[in-house]
Amino acid sequence: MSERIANAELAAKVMSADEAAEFVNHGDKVGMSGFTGAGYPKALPAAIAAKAKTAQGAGGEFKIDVFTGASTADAADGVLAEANAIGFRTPYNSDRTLRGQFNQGEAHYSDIHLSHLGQQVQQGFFGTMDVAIIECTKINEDGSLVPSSAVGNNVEYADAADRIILEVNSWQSLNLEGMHDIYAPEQLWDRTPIEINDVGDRIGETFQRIDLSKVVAVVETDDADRNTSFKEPDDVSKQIAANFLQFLEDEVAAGRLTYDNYIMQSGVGNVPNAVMAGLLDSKFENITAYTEVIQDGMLDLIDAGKMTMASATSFSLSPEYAEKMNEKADFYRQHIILRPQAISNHPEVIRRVGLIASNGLIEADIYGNVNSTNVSGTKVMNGIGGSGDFTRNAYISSFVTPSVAKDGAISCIVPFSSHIDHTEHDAMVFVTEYGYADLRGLSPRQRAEKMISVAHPDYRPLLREYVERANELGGHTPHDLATAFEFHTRLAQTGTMKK
Ligand code: 0RQ
Repeated sequence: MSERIANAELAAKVMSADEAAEFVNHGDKVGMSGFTGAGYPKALPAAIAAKAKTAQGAGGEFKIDVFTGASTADAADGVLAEANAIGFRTPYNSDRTLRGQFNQGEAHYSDIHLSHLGQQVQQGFFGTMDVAIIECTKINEDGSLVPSSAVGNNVEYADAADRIILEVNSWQSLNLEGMHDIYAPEQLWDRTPIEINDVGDRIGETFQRIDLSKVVAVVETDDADRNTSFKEPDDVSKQIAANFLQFLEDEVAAGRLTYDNYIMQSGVGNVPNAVMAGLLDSKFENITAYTEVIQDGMLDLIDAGKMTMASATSFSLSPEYAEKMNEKADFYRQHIILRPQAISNHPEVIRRVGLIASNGLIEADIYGNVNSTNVSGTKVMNGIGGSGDFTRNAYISSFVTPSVAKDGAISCIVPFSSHIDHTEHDAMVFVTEYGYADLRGLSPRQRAEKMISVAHPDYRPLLREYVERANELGGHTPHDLATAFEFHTRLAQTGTMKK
């Protein structure tokens, strides 16, 4: 028996990915591990895609419904989308082919808060879950699993599914054992409080228990996670990061934050990494994170002794940092806890710990309504991810964004958001390369002034023109409904929001 598969019953179920794919049928609802390019199954998706192509080639149909933690990778969403094998997908996707299929109406996508999905699956909102395909680092002697680089919805999927297929990935460091905190809230309606009072509290087990009788196949893999590298932050990202850090400094000056109680939640990308680079040289100490993904910048902060604890559900690391994690997992597990996404993103805990949320956006309007998901109100980008879980429940919610997109043809601050994920009631602070707009305590008319002050100078006159027109019409939240989407209609007609 291999070191990685220590349970005899499950060791007897080792087979090839192609053989395991025989347990996945057309029309199945398949819950997969995987979150932001980490911990997704590496072998089964390609085998299922091959099966789909064979079936479709013979004139048959083959599509499955795919449920994950969040985005996966070419080897998972990518191969399945390429084979036209996904009928329905939730909750977050960054694969371009699949995104195209959603926007063409060729595949269905349901954009659900990351903390909600597990419970919704368990409660049967989607019908019966047929198969769970879960990557793990190791199978223990008693059949329990040492999770890999993402926990996601693995507990709920394994619990809800009729059949379980395990992928044991020997690329994942055995030293990840001990980093996880697997805890499942009681089922409705017998819930009790989730006893996480501090970011570093552990309330569960370091392994995932599963019903061994449901396991139909075990597949061995040895493949790296997706691990996309971040670009070097450009000048705009660095300026946004500097403005965000200024906002933190101003919070300290105002007595609403101290240098040793900054609890961060951070979306992924260049701006958040630039913020973390800035924090390395800042006065902030004992930083903690209650967030959903561990990024390169957090490992730097941990290495420097600036960050003491980070709670998340997965890694989203560059190849070099993933290598570092694999080498030093025994050190990092003293500073990192990976939890199910229902817990890493749980509103109750987020509200209790009092974190400062910081996420990206597609556009925001002059009153502070945020579109995180649909370009020009219609074409989905990735999905809401955890931004709703955190924005609604944060101590302070913030959004970081360049003032313009597509070389200035698009203003990220518009008169009226063409789709709204986060309302003016939840979004508090907006940071661009031109400064930050603190909307707390302001009326809609006051907010508009602040938002225009951080818009790109090219768009400020157009936004002012709109506000004046709207104000003349009156109202508490003034709008000229006939022209509220003129930025978007002009973009569609002329290729730019500029006049
Ligand atoms: O397009 O990819 O073609 O270059 O959107 O934009 O500026 O690189 O910023 O990577 O942070 O993404 C909202 C998509 C921003 C992301 C979004 C185009 C732009 C570019 C990316 P290209 P940037 P980011 C925790 C929180 C929702 C989930 C979330 C996101 C591409 O932050 O998915 O917050 N958020 N999760 O050109 C047209 C606009 C645009 C636009 C930007 N107004 N119109 N295109 N773009 N603004 C993390 C997780 O949940 C995992």
